Amino acid sequence: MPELDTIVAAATPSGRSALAVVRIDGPLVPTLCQQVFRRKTLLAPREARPAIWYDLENQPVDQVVAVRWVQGVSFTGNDSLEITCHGNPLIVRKILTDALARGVRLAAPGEFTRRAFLSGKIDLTQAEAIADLIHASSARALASAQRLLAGELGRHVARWTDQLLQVLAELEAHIDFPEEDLPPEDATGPLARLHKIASELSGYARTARHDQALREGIRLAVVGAPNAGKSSLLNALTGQERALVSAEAGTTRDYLEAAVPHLPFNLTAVDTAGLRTSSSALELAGMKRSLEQAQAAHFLLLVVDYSLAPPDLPAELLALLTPERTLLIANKSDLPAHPAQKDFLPQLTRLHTCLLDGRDAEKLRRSLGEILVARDLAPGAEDLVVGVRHAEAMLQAAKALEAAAGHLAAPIQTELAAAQCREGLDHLGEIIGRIDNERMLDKLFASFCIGK
Ligand SMILES: Nc1nc2c(ncn2[C@@H]2O[C@H](COP(=O)(O)OP(=O)(O)OP(=O)(O)O)[C@@H](O)[C@H]2O)c(=O)[nH]1
Ligand SMILES: [Mg+2]
Repeated sequence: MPELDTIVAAATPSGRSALAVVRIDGPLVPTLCQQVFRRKTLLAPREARPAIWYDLENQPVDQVVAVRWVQGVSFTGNDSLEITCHGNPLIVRKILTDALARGVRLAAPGEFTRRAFLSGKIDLTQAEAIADLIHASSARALASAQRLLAGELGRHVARWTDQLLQVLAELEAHIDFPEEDLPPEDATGPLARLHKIASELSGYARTARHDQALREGIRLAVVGAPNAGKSSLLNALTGQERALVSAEAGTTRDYLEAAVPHLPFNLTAVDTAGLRTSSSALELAGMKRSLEQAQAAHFLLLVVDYSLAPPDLPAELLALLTPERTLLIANKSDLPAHPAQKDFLPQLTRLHTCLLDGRDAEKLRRSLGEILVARDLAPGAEDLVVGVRHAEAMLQAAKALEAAAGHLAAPIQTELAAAQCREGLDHLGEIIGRIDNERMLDKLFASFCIGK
């Protein structure tokens, strides 16, 4: 392993702020502490110490608070130093420049986290979670990153690994001493245990379908006939007078998108032009866009004026209105419902609303949040969401274990089963980073920011 050098980076974004943080990590830290703070003794570890940073010309750069971390205890596992200085980019630059002049080099993106991983302080799922934690833009994305950072997935992997090692030990005992029978194949036998681990792995891998929803958010198209209250719905959902509302049919022409606040995940609602037969070229162009938006959305809100006879919707839209993907907003509940409405698209779940003012906004947002979780478009509060990389390794592991189980059914081929178990173990190792693949690590950490 090449000898570790010392790295430096600003850990806070460039710009003016009350304070900024600079991190230094590596073997030069103890010497550096003595030089820049002009001290004979080292700073006591893990204690915040006010100090003045002097540059190589002995000029004071800033009054800072320094915390020294020692090897083994620090985040990276190495000697490291955290400087909190005043948040002026000129000061940050001076500290960086002075550190460089003293033999320290600038850190690459994610290098601090990479060091923490390489020194075994965190596993790969936790390293990835740090990037997710910083980029999370909704409560649920944050909660999911926090659970991964706390090592929840790593603990599952450790448990699966232990269980699999035990199965492997039994298979190997049989290979070495073939006169000894394999354990009886009951619910606790190797075959049953392999199936159980494989099914748990596949179950957890499936949660990765929510990874994209947490990263990119969910897109909702508001569709329906003109004048049904689509723009009123967008305004109610967003809590703003975002879209023009008018008694004139055909008000909205261009589609209009806005973020829906107060939900645990990111949701964008798109208001669209009403769909009807029209001779106006402009309105027809608007309707074409409405259909495109409906196609591209994860979920549809079909707004219907419930006081009128059911609308005559174009077949292209009706084809998109599947029960899993659609909620029917039975609007204008302040007016008597038209009797024919109950037979209109009866397969769709209905939510009765009055969108004249903001009174149903809260109910609407809450129901929508629940429905999106129930329809499996967003993760629930209890769900651990694994990443796509984790899911791929889990599925490969599950496949190997199912293959191993296949070799334990007649004709029993214990060697082949053991080989598949070992392959399963390798895939489990990939999840937490027990791998020897520099290129993969380079790619992974390159997506981090500098200073992390
Ligand atoms: N009585 C009643 N009127 C409503 C309700 N919701 C909306 N409206 C009225 O219905 C009319 C049309 O509302 P919009 O929100 O502009 O309808 P839209 O579906 O966006 O219409 P287009 O953009 O023309 O397709 C307006 O006059 C609203 O005030 C409701 O719950 N009850
Ligand atoms: Mg409108």
